[in-house]
Amino acid sequence: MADVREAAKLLEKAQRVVVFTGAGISAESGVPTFRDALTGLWERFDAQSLATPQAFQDDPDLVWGWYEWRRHRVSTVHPNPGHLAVAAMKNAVVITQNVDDLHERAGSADTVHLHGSLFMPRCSQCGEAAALPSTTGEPDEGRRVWPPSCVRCAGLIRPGVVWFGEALPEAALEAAARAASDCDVLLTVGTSGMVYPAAEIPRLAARSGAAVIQVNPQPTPLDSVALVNLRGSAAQVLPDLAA
Ligand code: BV8
Ligand code: ZN
Repeated sequence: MADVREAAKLLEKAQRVVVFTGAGISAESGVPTFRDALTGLWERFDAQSLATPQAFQDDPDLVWGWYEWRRHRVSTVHPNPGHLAVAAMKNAVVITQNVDDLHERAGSADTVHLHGSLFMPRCSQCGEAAALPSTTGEPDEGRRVWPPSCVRCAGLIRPGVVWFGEALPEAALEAAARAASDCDVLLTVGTSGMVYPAAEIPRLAARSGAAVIQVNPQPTPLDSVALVNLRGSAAQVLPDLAA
């Protein structure tokens, strides 16, 4: 495929590479993308309404149960060839919107998490970091699980993710914006490019003169930003790019 060769050449020549990922890169590991993660009891919800501080306040056991189910699912799957190819890319900064730990488990130790992580719960009142509950088997899809209480203030423990309406961690956003403005190539993989301000990152790279390469089986609003659009899945396409 000429486009894959063109993309591989751009990556080969690049001094500074940013890899920007969304839920699609974890799909072939068996982690449902954000919208597909609403099955069972949560099926009747819209992700945008469940991943909010309001939903947690109104229904802590429904929301905590959803995140515990997702965290358990992530801990039972493995990084796929897409994650491994990203970890093998030299001079690459990995910036992800995902809350799973598959990039780290593939070898991308310094991954920047714009939307937090399933593995860093904290107190919803005093912010104190909390220990991960020991998973007692996969919570049934849709079981309500009451969140643990903070050892310090007895507040409810919440997932360490960024919900809709919440600010992204400043340090992560700054690091991402700096890397995007300085890079020669930004490779965007498996994101619909619709959630802001994260979706600004590939656009910032393009404005700063970087070549943007997109890997996604579907068209996305980033099609017009990308110099090269590779219509395929992460696990299929990425190993050819890193070769
Ligand atoms: C904020 C963590 C303000 C939780 C997530 C303009 C500017 C700023 C904000 C806004 C704005 N306009 C609107 C907003 C508000 C909102 C927003 O962007 N709304 C959207 C819906 C329009 N943004 C926010 O609320 C953000 N906060 O702005 O705060 C503020 C400022 C100061 C002080 C106070 C407040 C916070 C947004 C973060 C929300 N949290 N995740 C959790 O995971 O539970 S976002 C969540 O949804 C995911 O992280 C992901 O990034 C996003 C989308 O989910 P998916 O669609 O599943 O994933 P993705 O988009 O990556 O799509 C999957 C893609 O993969 C598809 O394209 C598919 O084709 C592809 N694919 C599938 N299989 C494969 C594949 N690709 C490759 N290979 C495959 N095999
Ligand atoms: Zn507390």
